[in-house]
Amino acid sequence: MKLMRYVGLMWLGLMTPASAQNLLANGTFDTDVSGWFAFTTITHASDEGAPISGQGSLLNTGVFNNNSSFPAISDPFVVTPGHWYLTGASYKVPAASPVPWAWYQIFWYDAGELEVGRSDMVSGVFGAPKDQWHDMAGLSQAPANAATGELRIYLQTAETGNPDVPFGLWDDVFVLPDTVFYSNFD
Ligand SMILES: [Ca+2]
Repeated sequence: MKLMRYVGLMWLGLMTPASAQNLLANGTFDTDVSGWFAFTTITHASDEGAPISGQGSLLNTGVFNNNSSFPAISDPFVVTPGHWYLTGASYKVPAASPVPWAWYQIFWYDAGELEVGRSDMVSGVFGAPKDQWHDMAGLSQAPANAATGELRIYLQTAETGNPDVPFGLWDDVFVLPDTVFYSNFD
């Protein structure tokens, strides 16, 4: 999976027009977590680098466990109705965190900033090993009336009553306009 994605990104970099850039203002968190918002606490972790972009990650720390999820939300990005978007993210849950899984989803909005749909959820594996990075990738089509999107990257909390603080790390998050890539990706 990692290799496939890495090769894919290398190939994308070589073969696609310069316009095929990450629509997210900040997906590598090299120096900060600008470009993202959360109702929980998001901070920059300087020493938890993912394999692709290296040091610098987004740390999202929840408040308590209630068997639900908490997102970090990207700044809005402009989309073209009907076009496909290639998405991806890596996450890591430290052993001290009870977070059992992670997933993400695009929320689509029309020109009036009303929600007009959500992409399919792209999910990690429930109970995936802690203390290591895991990758997710997906492909989503913007609805016919979509003008912008935002990516929401979620961590699932533990069951209600679990006393351990839920937290996890994100890195290498991207949304790319799919130009020549679609039929070759998966
Ligand atoms: Ca990074």
